[in-house]
Amino acid sequence: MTDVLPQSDNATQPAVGRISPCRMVDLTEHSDPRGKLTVVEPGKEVDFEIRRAYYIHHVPAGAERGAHGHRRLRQLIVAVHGSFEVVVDDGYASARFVLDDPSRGLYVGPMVWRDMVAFAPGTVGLWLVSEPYDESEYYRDYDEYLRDARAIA
Ligand code: T46
Repeated sequence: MTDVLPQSDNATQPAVGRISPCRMVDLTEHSDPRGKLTVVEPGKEVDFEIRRAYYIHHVPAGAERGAHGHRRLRQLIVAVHGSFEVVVDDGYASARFVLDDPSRGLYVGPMVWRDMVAFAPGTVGLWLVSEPYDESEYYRDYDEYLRDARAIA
């Protein structure tokens, strides 16, 4: 098991993700009397081309998702509504990020193991990712992930 670093916030973001550290990203928000509009644009809020989007919703109470890593994929995760937590692990340390603000996203790069937990009822999570869906690009076995992650760091 890896060392667990404190929960992240704006002031102290632990550098988990040895190739490309995980971090919270402030998104561009346009607010006026009609409400708020939040933008994610490649080259601005994210440094990768967005090739796919998916969202997770109707998560049953207590359900957890994730338990995998990606070899190449980069992603930005946004709690569009509600909240959940993302636990990231690079084979040496882990950190827990609370996503509860649609104007901020969590960037997660390649070779990071992640778990999504503590979904509040009614939560909708949005994933903007750099690659088409390819199951062979996933790590689903933690020991295999750990072996490879530690070989490159
Ligand atoms: C991630 C978390 C949050 C597709 O056919 N196309 C897709 O683009 C995706 C993402 C999934 N699927 C299929 C594959 C499975 O039959 O949808 C089913 C559920 O996917 P999965 O078991 O991968 O679900 P999670 O929650 O483990 O992971 C997914 C994403 O795969 C992953 O990248 O970050 O959601």
